[in-house]
Formats: sequence, C-alpha cells, structure tokens
Amino acid sequence: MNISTLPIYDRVTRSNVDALLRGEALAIWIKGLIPPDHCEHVYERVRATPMRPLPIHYTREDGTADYHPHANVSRPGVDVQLDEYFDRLTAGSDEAHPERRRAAIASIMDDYLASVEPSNQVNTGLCAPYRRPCDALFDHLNEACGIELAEFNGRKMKFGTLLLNGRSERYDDPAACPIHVDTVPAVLFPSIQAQLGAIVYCRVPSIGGELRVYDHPLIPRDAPIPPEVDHTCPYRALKPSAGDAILINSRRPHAVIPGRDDDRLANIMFIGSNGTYPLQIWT
Ligand SMILES: O=C(O)CCC(=O)C(=O)O
Ligand SMILES: [Fe+2]
Repeated sequence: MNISTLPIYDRVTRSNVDALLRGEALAIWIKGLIPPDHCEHVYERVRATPMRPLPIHYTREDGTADYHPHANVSRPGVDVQLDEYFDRLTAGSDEAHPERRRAAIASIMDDYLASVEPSNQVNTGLCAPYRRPCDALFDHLNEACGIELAEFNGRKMKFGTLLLNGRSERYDDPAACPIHVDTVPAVLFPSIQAQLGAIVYCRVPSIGGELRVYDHPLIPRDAPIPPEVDHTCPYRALKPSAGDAILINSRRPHAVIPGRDDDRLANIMFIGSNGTYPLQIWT
C-alpha cells in the first residue's frame, strides 16, 4: 500500500477514527484546538523549568540498541512513559512462573503511578491557570466519539506527557530523530488491538518541527520495525501549527524532526481501541 493516497481527516468522528485504527487514513488533524495565548503560556512556563535531558532509544545499523546523546529532548512535568518498564515485565513474565509475572505486572503499576502522580501535578501546575492541552483534546474526543482512561491491572492510568525538543543545528540529521512505532505489548494490554498516537502542539519551529510518517504498512504488535525502514524511505511530513492536534496510527513508523530556529513543545498521549467505544487513553 502507498500512503500518498491516504486521506487526512480534519475532524473526529467514529468512522474517521475507525479508518485511522485500520491504517486506512494517514491522520486526523484538528486545527486550532488550543488558542495561541494558551500555547504561549504553557511554552513560556515549560521553558523556564529546569529539565533533565531525555535519553532517546534508537537502533544502530547493526541492530544493537543505543541512546542518542544529542537529541536535546526532555519531558518536563510527566517524565515517565510506560515503555520504560517493559524490560522489567519481560524479565518477570515467564509463562512458567505466573506468580512472578503477576508480581512484575503489579510492581510496574505501583511504580508507574508513584512516578506519574506527582509529576502529573507538576504538569498541571505548569499549565495553570489554563488546563493541560491534553485535557482539551480528551474533552474533544469524548464529545466526538467517547473516550475513557485506560485501566491496567484494575487501576486507572494517567495521560499527557509534555515533550520538549530543543532547537538543534542538526535538526535535519536522520540520526537525531529516530524512526519508531509506539505499541503497547500484548502481555501488558491484551485487549488493545490498535493504537494511535495523539499529540497537541504548543510550540512549533518554522524550520523543521515536522512529524514524518513513513510509507510502510502498520507494524504488528510486538514485532520489530524491519531494518529496511530508514530515513531514505518515502514519507509524508505533517507540519502542525501551535494549537493543532494530530492523531496518527502509532504502529506506522514515524519520526519527530526537531527545529533549527525554535523549540518544539508537544503534549503527547496514546489512544487504544479494544474493538469498541469508548476508546482508551493513557501515556
Ligand atoms: O511530537 C510528535 O509529533 C510525535 C511524538 C511521538 O511520536 C512520540 O512521542 O512517540
Ligand atoms: Fe511516536
């Protein structure tokens, strides 16, 4: 399939979401969801906040894993993502030892909530007196098609990470923007059949700042991205404006291009479908 013909929808309806979940649409792109003064306020507060640089996982050409040292990315507020716990789950998910697997799953949720609850408050505080942009997207999605917080191991998850890409002279260097998919493993969320990435943009540079979606079929859950998917592959570049929200199918390989002349600030979350509505949301 060639993604150049896939539609980009400008509004959220169940039929548009269903097409995106099936990989039959490229994106749903909501323009102007967040007013400019709101975006500016969140960006200025985030920029004034001390932040820890985020090591970016990527795979070298020889297939080994590494962290990118120059990505200039940080996550003010909610400095946590569930995939950071996956390794521990794999280590404790031996089918022959169900009690070990249960304990690993329970401890992941304990650690996730312990980490995300205080940082979620920081995130809310950074945006105050405005709401978090991700909350505006939640309400929009809830009215349009129905959405609720995902539950993991019987406990409600959180959502809405602020992701800041600093400006970079190397903004167009492929190595600085790893191609990836976001797909929660079956062992963690067996009911989630399809997954979307949802992003609200607070700051977008004029040079760079695109979200690239690569011309490749959806990657099945728990499968790696084939090594032939690289920055030489054809892609479509989505260049949002501050205040826009974009939904993509996060199982299609994609990459974030940093900016050269300005920072890039996004409020990111994941949306899953268990085959019915309401959709499930988490980060
Ligand atoms: O910021 C974007 O445009 C996409 C972010 C993304 O792909 C991610 O955080 O996984
Ligand atoms: Fe992603």
